[in-house]
Amino acid sequence: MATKGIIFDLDGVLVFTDRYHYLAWKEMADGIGVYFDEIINNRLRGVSRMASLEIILERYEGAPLSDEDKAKLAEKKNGLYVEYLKEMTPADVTDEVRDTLRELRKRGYKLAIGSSSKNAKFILGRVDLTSYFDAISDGTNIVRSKPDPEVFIKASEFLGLEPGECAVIEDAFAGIDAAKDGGMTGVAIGDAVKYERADYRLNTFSDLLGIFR
Ligand code: B16
Ligand code: MG
Repeated sequence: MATKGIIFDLDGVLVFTDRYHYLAWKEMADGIGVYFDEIINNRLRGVSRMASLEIILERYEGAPLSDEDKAKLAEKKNGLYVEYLKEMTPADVTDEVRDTLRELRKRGYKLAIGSSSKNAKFILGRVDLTSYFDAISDGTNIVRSKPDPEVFIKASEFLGLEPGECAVIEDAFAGIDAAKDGGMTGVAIGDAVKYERADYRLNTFSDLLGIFR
């Protein structure tokens, strides 16, 4: 089936908020005395907020935590994270990304966001990318996070396309799994290029123009 829509993951593909996630989780983890480092942080890529917290708590040895305690910890992390996000500006998106998105639109492709983040719309606004997309599917309209295909299936629906007519651009293994299990083309960038399930691999973002002509 010919590709008519392209769905972009946000963190790790269009913007790089890894460092902010790390700093916010680190402060939360320090607060409850649980060990946390950059290697554990890498496991949180593409994973929802609550699932990320569970990964961090694998090392937790303190008093048992109720669901309410966990919700508070996740809320604390998000508050810190959002403060960092406020530092983002349009300069956090490269010209290469903007030019490529513009050219893909010109070629007639429908573009969407497919992000696990509940902060996706806020980030897009901060970096002035909202107007490049026909649809946004994010952590606010799903119940199951990647590797479940839900976020991308919703994005294809928002675009009015069949999953098979869509390609997904992802930096996380879980995101490539979500794309493939949803019946879409999986295009890897960054970390995910090491993953054998990807259909295409990008060295740099503008390589998309050689794939989607
Ligand atoms: P939030 P993506 C994901 O975004 C991040 O990669 C992941 O690290 C984060 O935990 C998740 O969003 C949820 O984010 O706490 O802002 O709702 O890569 O799917 O764009
Ligand atoms: Mg990502």
